[in-house]
Amino acid sequence: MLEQVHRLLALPDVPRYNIKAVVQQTQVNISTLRAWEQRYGVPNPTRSDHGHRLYSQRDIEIIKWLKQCTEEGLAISQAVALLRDMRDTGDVVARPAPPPPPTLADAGWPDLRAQLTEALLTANLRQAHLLVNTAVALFPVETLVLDLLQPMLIDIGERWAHGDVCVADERVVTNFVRQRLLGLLQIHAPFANGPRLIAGCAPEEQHEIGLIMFSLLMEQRGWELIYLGQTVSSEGLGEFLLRMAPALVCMSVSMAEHIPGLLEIARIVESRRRHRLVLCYSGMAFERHPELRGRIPGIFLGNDLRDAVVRADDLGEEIDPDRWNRQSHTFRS
Ligand code: B12
Repeated sequence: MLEQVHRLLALPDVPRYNIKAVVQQTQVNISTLRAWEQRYGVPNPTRSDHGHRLYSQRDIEIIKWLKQCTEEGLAISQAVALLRDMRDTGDVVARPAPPPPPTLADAGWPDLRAQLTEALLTANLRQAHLLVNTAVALFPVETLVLDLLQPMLIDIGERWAHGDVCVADERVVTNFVRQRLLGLLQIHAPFANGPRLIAGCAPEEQHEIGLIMFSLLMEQRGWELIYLGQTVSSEGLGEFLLRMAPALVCMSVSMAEHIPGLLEIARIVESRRRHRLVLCYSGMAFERHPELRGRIPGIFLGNDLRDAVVRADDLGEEIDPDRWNRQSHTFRS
């Protein structure tokens, strides 16, 4: 149990959710939430400009844990005391990565990836869509991306490189995944009211799937996404960035020969630095050529998507913490 409490206290503490969202996620009703807050000071939400309570992911997980404790017979006062003891020891990391999402194996569907690969390589798209539809309904987006689609694509890429699957097979799989990811971006877009993120590939760069995955995971965290896609030209980009006023520009480069194009974009972003604009980048080129990482004026997010998303999310908070609580983008620096 101590382990569990320690994990809870280490979750991100950024206020984002209103009380309605908390009730939905925790199944604890409003009067109980207020009673716990008044009597025990837990949870301890911050207030929006309009005085409404705003809860963090940590608050939500703490509420779920308190509910579980009371259901298992522990007095609420004891559960709160345990929480306080752990907090007071100070033995808590400030902002570590959130706990990993469940894997397909954890969730009782270990062979889903093999089934989806089989469906796609036999061009049974009907079956492939059914499998993904079911996965979308059952799993968080992170599991879908990080445990189903990403490893499947990497596997197909390797099989193609070894000549085990042909180019057409690889295209069926890549296009299917691309379309499904873009569809998910559209579904989640209306719920994103955080800072703006512009995502694109360096000039001439066509490999975009890693970037779409990253974009989707950022959108999940509330970022408002403007997706520019493959081979973004630097022409007119400076003016576009001023108009859009994003917090981050995230670029992807898979092939080392496209690095000069990224440098061109980096220079444009640099010239807008007083607008608190930050360039982030990643992609296979930096995995294959680690020496290139420090050469771009910007922040290398790493090639691990899960870590990259946590890092980028933190950057947004550093740039302008208030933006998380704004409903519209009136921000212009
Ligand atoms: C699909 C694919 C294509 C598709 C891309 C379709 C699309 N809409 O994206 C198409 C057909 C267009 C294509 C074209 C080409 N391709 Co190609 N392609 C691939 C393939 C099979 C899969 C790439 C992929 O999507 N992987 C899945 C994603 C999830 O992984 P990822 O790209 O590595 O990204 C990861 C991280 O880098 C990170 N990431 C990526 N971007 C970003 C951005 C941010 C901000 C963050 C945080 C993270 C992040 O996220 C991912 C996590 O694992 C790979 C094979 C392979 N082994 O990867 C070859 C591969 C990348 N292609 C290659 C080549 C050579 C080409 C072509 C030159 C082929 C040709 N002769 O025409 C052209 C070049 C096109 C161009 N100008 O860019 C080579 C590249 C070699 C190199 N590094 O120099 C590879 C490695 C194949 C090989 N073994 O030779 N390709």
